[in-house]
Amino acid sequence: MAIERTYVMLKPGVMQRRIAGEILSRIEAKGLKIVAAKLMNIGRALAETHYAEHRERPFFGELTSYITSGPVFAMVIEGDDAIATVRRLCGATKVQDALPGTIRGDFAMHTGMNIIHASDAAASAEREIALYFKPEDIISWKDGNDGWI
Ligand code: IDP
Ligand code: MG
Repeated sequence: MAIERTYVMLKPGVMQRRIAGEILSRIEAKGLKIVAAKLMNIGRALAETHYAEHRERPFFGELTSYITSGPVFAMVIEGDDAIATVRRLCGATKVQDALPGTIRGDFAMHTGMNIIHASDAAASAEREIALYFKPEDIISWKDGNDGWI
């Protein structure tokens, strides 16, 4: 399996609910690697660019208003098959389909506020990582018996 990078973002409300650590723990416990992270506010232009594929959807206004409503925790996550692996940890987009044990299944009641974003394919991961991070902000740290653990 190939090492991949994916863009993952804890959506507004996660900081206010004090559950960022709990969600990061699931990503870490799985064995995925956080290689970039920052807390930030998203402006309207970035929100509309990020979600451009949904521009014609009826929920687009609601989505961009929500995503700009408070700080998000933006990350790049690396690991074997990371794109699909993180999507599985997140669970289904629609919260009524998100199974218990998944992040959305356990923490979200409304599809419009489904807690976490994760890239859905290699092309979107590359596009989204570049929207939020400069290449030098991504830290490719080593695992294993290299003196640290
Ligand atoms: P994803 O986040 O699982 O990739 P997308 O279909 O890309 O799901 O939709 C982007 C975001 O738009 C979702 O995470 C969700 O917050 C919101 N969204 C998707 N479908 C609906 C809907 O039917 N009603 C309200 N919000 C929705
Ligand atoms: Mg999506």
